[in-house]
Amino acid sequence: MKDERVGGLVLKNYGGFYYVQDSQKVVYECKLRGKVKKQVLSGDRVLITSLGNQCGILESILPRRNELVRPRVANADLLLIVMANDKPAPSLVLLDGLLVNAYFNNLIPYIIINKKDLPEDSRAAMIGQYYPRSGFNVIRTSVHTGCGIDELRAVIKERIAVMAGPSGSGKSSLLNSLVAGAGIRTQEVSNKIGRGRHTTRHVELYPLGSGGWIADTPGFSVLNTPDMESHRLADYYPDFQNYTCGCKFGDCLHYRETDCGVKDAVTDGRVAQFRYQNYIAILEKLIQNERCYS
Ligand SMILES: Nc1nc2c(ncn2[C@@H]2O[C@H](COP(=O)(O)OP(=O)(O)O)[C@@H](O)[C@H]2O)c(=O)[nH]1
Ligand SMILES: [Mg+2]
Ligand SMILES: [Zn+2]
Repeated sequence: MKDERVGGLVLKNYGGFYYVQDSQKVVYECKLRGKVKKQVLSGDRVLITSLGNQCGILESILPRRNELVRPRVANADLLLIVMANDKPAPSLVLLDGLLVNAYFNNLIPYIIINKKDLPEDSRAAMIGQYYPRSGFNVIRTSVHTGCGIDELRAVIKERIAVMAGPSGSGKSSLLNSLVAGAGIRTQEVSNKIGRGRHTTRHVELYPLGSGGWIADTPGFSVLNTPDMESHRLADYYPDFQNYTCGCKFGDCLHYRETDCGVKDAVTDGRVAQFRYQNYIAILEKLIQNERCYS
């Protein structure tokens, strides 16, 4: 039989094999060619040699567009930031931190407000009021009623999505409703079984029937500020960028400066007060770190 080169996407690494899906959605069980020294990640685009029978050899990794640490995934396109209408109430600090993380890692963020079937907490209302009109993507979903799930499917189409957000907001439930047969444990179930099992499992990308992939392991649920210079932080606030033309200083931090277009926008409500406060909290942390290490 003649060998055949195939391009594909790594879905998971399990038991010494890499599972690689080609463009026809055929999944090959692959061994790694010895000369590949780099660690292969879920999400890697690779070339394999097909040996027939859906077996292959993983020959090489194509260049990555990005590489996340949590979850350990390559080439992610979307960060789905899952907050609940209530139970638990959304954290605006976490939301804004995750948005910074998304832009920093070259991911397109989508704010998912799940549990639409529940009455909304005041913070969920604040999210609904500010972010959609400020140019952010917001989708409201309910796993219980199925509302918004098709819209979310359409967004993921042909792209790799990872999820983040507080525990209990419904990440596992959303994954189960997007991927037929995924069977991810939700909180209700896992509380009975107990915590701590499967914690060292590799990240698996689940293909959606409608196209695209979603990672089964959530990313950061607590905040870690990306390592960046303080004057870069505002670059990751697209809503601030509309107003920086009103800043007197080209290198304005929108902090203690006078004549700041961003602060003016906060004063008259074009930028939400809470969002600016969250920005300042991250900025001060970055400035403090620069003082410690300079
Ligand atoms: N009312 C309501 N409950 C939901 C919804 N989605 C998930 N839940 C419940 O919220 C709890 C936590 O969900 P889970 O998916 O484990 O959250 P995770 O920690 O983010 O993975 C479970 O009891 C789910 O049944 C929803 O849309 N509406
Ligand atoms: Mg979960
Ligand atoms: Zn400014």
